[in-house]
Amino acid sequence: MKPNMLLIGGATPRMMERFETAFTVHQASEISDLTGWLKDNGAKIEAVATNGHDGVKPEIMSALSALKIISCYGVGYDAIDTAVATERNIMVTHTPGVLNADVANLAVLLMLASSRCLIRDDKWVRSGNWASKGNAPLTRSIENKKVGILGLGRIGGEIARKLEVFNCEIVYHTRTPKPDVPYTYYDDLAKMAQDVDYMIAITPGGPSTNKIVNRKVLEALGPEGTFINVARGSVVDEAELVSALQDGRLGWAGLDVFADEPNAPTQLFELENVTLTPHVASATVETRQAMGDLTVDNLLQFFKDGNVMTPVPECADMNKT
Ligand code: NAP
Ligand code: 8YV
Repeated sequence: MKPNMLLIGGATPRMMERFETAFTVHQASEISDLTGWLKDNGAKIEAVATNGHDGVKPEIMSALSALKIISCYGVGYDAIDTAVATERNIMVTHTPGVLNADVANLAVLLMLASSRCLIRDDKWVRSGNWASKGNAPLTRSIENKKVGILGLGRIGGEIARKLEVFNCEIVYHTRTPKPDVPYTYYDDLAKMAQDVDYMIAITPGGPSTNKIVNRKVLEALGPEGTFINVARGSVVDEAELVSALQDGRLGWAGLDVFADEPNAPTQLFELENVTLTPHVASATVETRQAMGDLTVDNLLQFFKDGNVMTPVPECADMNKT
């Protein structure tokens, strides 16, 4: 008998094919009355596959009394309550590492798109402004600029390395200084924001980073500063971000993530100093395939011998061998 798995959110055809070799798969998106279904069937579900956005809502988690493992298709797992999971001896896995390059690439892309006014200049050509008004106004270079990275982990480190070819000076803020990096550490985020031209957020979400980029930090970055967010929408005070961009207290922003996805604040749609992407930093065919493979591999391995490849840090000591 195959174990029963609940799939929350989407999966690629390749993931589905592999899931179905090992599990009886129940797709939450195809169940019309999920609450009722969980009452009747929750106790037979042993595995959940989900993603960083949907996570596992508390009411779903509590209905799954036989749950053994949650496999997250994404590195960020702030939408999964790991305190409850570890308390119940439920393994939680995620997909670190395999998405570093593409997420870092999107951060650099947003930085370049903001500094070179990519969207404005694309419109300049399409609208006929080039012919009617002449050359587009000058933009700004990222060469030799000072860049502050908020969160110098796997992805933050990759962003720093990629920015070296642009001769950027890299500084960073984390809770603990990193001993092996050649970049200047700031223990005060607002101080770092004051000193840099660009600030890139790439921390986890969750309570410890909630609105860590507040009004004080945004104003320290200032009218000549650019804020790039590829972390989580919760990391910035979004209302303050919108108002600082509207009245020029902050110069520019490049945003991949938002507090209430898939909704972004509509006030941003009118602003020329903002570049927006719909949470796509890891969304290339190649990276999503690697993330999907790891998501499935963790589940298959767990049901084979109780071990997983990439547990979240809170579950690191839960492997059987
Ligand atoms: P990681 O290796 O765990 O790095 C996280 C970094 O953030 C560490 O340097 C950590 O240093 C720092 N940090 C954690 N809490 C902090 C706090 N309260 N204040 C300041 N710094 C803090 O994680 P990763 O693999 O690089 O991924 C980072 C995050 O990127 C994910 O959790 C996810 O939210 C986001 N992400 C977004 C996308 C996207 O599609 N936009 C894709 C992938 C990942 P300390 O522990 O020393 O503070
Ligand atoms: C995914 C992400 O888009 O890995 C993460 O933390 O934010 C993205 O790679 C997200 O997990 C939804 O699948």
